[in-house]
Amino acid sequence: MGLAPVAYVLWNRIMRYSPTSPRWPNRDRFVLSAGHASMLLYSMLHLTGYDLPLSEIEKFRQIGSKCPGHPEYNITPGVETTTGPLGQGIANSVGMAITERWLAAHFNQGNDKIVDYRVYSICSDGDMMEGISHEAAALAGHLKLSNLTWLYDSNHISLDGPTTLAYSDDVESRFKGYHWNVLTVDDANNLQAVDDAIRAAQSETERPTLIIVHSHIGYGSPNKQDKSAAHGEPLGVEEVKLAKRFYGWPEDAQFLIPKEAGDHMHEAVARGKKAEDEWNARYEAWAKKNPALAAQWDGIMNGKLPEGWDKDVPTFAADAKGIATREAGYKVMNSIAKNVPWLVGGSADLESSNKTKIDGDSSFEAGNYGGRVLRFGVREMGMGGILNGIAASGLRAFGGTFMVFSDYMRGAVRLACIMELPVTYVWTHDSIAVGEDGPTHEPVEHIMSLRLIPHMRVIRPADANETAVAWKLAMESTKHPTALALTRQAVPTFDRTKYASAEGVRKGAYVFADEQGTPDVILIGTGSELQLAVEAQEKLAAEGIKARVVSMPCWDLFDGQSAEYKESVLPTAVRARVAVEAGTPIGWERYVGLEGRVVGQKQFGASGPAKEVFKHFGFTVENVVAHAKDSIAVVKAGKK
Ligand SMILES: Cc1ncc(C[n+]2csc(CCOP(=O)(O)OP(=O)(O)O)c2C)c(N)n1
Repeated sequence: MGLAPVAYVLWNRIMRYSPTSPRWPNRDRFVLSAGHASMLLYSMLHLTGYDLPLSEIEKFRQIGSKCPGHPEYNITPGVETTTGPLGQGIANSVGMAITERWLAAHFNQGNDKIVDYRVYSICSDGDMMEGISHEAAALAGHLKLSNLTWLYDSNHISLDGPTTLAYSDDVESRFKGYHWNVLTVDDANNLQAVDDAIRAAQSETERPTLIIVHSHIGYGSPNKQDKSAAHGEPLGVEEVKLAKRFYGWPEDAQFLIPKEAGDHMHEAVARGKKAEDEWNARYEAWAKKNPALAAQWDGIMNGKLPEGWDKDVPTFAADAKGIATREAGYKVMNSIAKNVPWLVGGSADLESSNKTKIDGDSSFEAGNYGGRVLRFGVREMGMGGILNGIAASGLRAFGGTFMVFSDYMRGAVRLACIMELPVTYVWTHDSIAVGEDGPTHEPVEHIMSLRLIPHMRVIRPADANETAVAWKLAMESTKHPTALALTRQAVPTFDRTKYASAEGVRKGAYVFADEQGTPDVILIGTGSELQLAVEAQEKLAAEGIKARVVSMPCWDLFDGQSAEYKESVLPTAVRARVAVEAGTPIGWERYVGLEGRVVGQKQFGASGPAKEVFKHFGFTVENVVAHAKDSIAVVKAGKK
């Protein structure tokens, strides 16, 4: 209620969008970062003629409604991103603004411009309090994203009461410190003042703009206005009547849209069609002149990869010393980036560690918005939210940091999964083999906990060739975020004439090395620990014990295989099993069963040379062999 006038101005006077063509590429983007105010957005979408009938609004927050409690990407036409976890939406908006700048730099040719949209977000006190807003805003200011405008609903109320309970930031100074253009509207109901401020933001060419809008939560509700009660609970039947009386509205009418109001708002359809038609004509002329660019544009907008995108992906020769999978990842990523001009990405200040540099390309920065190397600074949370905004805008995006700091990104990662965005996370230093940096930098529970998130595809390749397939899968994905768990340390590049093809990664798990006949035990390895399983197999063979080695880089993919395939890899009859992974053992029972054993990492790691740390915690061939024998004995004895 408090922000309705701001929404009115934005949707009627400012934004370019086409309700009958919600995905028109050059539309302005709107992000309701304060997702709990979803009805504000649904109302606008309905009134302006999106395919969101009143019947959906009447089913607000009910299963199957296109109007869920918080706006959800892919469910409601016109919703650009899923919001609700405060702060995430505004971080997404920075990613959208980055994308617009990149697309403009890449596709606009002199005066032939096909990209010139703007990004608007409504955010709230809660958004401002969240740490991610600091990271995202600082980067937006640094990058001089003048195509970005945030309208900050400063109503001094949050859920628990007045914001003075815990919040006294001088927001104006804060944003000026980030090099933003900061404007103030004293009264949200002053349409002209709102209009003027947004137009001032549009003419700003150097800085993003924050418009601080002073408003009253529950405006018009005589007993709840300016109270947190207006935030956290429905007004109630009587108070709704009183509010309607305040607005001069029929008190008993429900879902009433007076004809003149409906008609007025519906003008957005014709306005949008006109804008879209004009753009289409511009696009056609541009595409004729620039066919190669037009093909790229088509790929981006339709989520397709260019012909031959993977033709330069290397095959790595067998090498006992091998290379770290982060290093292999760097080579593979670059071989793909060469052929996919819209693959963009970078790291949160760990480029040399994560090996995320796109060679021969420049940094995306003010004055060089065509660069593909994204520099997030030490801002993992912000990076997560920004990557979602980029992916939702069509570019293929990746971001890197140490695996242990995936925790910092997790809120955004979860949203990427809910939105089914094909973001790629390059999380290196994926185990206690980080070594000297010690337990603060050594992931233990991370890989397993990431596997828990629905839609997340965690791939932990064992060598350079598995890494190549993992990157290909990440690129081929249209619906899953992909987490690449990569090693800091070198791992052998296996001889694929002796062992199975790395293409097995596509199935999530595959028989890597086998013995004749039914195996006595199955050794399952992931990532850097596969080599322990391989060596253990040799030792066991010398003692007459037949072990099968299974490489299992991706649980999610394996779970999606047919029952026959799964049985062919992990035959039910073979109950003696050992899983080896330098991460928490919790969860591996799923594949090894109660008679199986896990060589895992139950506790935090330690600071020391990587090899010593590994040995110290039992990641040795001898220990794998001992666990294999134990499991065989347990199965034989019929006890668990
Ligand atoms: C990350 C996160 N933490 C907590 C919440 C729960 N929550 C929803 S709204 C809200 C209060 C927000 O107040 P404000 O942003 O000022 O919104 P307003 O009261 O103006 O609607 C909270 C804590 C949330 N949605 N996201």
